[in-house]
Amino acid sequence: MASAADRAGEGEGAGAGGGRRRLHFYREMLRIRYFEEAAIRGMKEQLVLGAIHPSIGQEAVAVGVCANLENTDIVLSTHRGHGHTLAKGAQLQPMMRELFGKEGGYCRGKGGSMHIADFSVGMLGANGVVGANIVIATGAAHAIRLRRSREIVACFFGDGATNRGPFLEGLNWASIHGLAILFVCENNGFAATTRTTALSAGEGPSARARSLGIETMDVDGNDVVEVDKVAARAVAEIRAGGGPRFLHVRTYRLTGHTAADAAAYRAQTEVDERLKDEPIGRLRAQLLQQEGITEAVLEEVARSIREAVDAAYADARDAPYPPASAAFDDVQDVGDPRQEAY
Ligand SMILES: Cc1ncc(C[n+]2csc(CCOP(=O)(O)OP(=O)(O)O)c2C)c(N)n1
Ligand SMILES: [Mg+2]
Repeated sequence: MASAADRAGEGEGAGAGGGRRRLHFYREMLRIRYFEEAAIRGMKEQLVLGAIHPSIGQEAVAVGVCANLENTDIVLSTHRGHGHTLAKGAQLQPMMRELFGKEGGYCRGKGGSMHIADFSVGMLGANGVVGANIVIATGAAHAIRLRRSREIVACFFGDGATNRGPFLEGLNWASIHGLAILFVCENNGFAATTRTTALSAGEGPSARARSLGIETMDVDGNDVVEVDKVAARAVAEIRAGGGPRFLHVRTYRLTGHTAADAAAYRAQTEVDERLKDEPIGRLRAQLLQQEGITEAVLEEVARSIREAVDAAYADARDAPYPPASAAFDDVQDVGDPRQEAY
């Protein structure tokens, strides 16, 4: 299958922001936006029963980073993982079925939003345990080192996760061993319902990474072209054997923490202000003004993605639940765990 990098059009030059590459970014970000809007609709219609953490407003981070990854490169994600998973190349239909708890979902409908994985595109998993993916990603990068292969790992996590122990453990290990891993700290300003600045001592995520000997880069995460450019540089340095890099990406979560959170802890005026800066609108303006792409072309792109998402929604709604007899399949590895433990 074509990698995210191939689909982004390597001919344009990674990070170059050519017209074709920008149009691809537009398509990819809309695909994530419409998928998540559909997921929220599914929750309101009581078809999606688990928690949904939308990444609406943060799409440029997933798309700009994954555009620089090969299919065989590895991604580890968070509880807010739909965007990362789709940007790495996962398909709408099994994603939607998973959210609906249906047969044919990526985890046969048993995982839901926070446990989606698709090994065929290098997506090792979302993760509901904040920060836990950082040590798993570091382990994956160490495995790559031991196998002497060429893949790299990209690990997305939030600003809140930098206050957890696995952040220190993972970054320290990656730095000591010079592992091929891109840490992507997606700073949306909040950890659940609390402003992260109220929870975090010191000078922020990048200062912590630098204290562990890791080179950091800071980027406006609502500008997909900038994210692409900076990620391209970081990925090239990692592939050249430079060891881990740390991307600090500033963005904003436009929805509540979950789809059920009305976000009463912040003023609507703040959200309205940040809406002016949201990544899809920004790229749309660039495409119209700088690339000479017409409204009609953008409308057609939006229409076709909406159609694909609506089709995935209808498919998931109508698909069967897995049979009760499958309840214990895939829950635990085969064998006797007590025997294996001793
Ligand atoms: C170990 C652990 N502690 C607490 C929680 C509850 N929780 C879920 S998301 C979240 C906030 C995470 O903030 P951040 O890492 O910034 O990610 P964001 O939600 O902003 O994407 C918390 C505290 C959890 N899931 N896991
Ligand atoms: Mg956050």
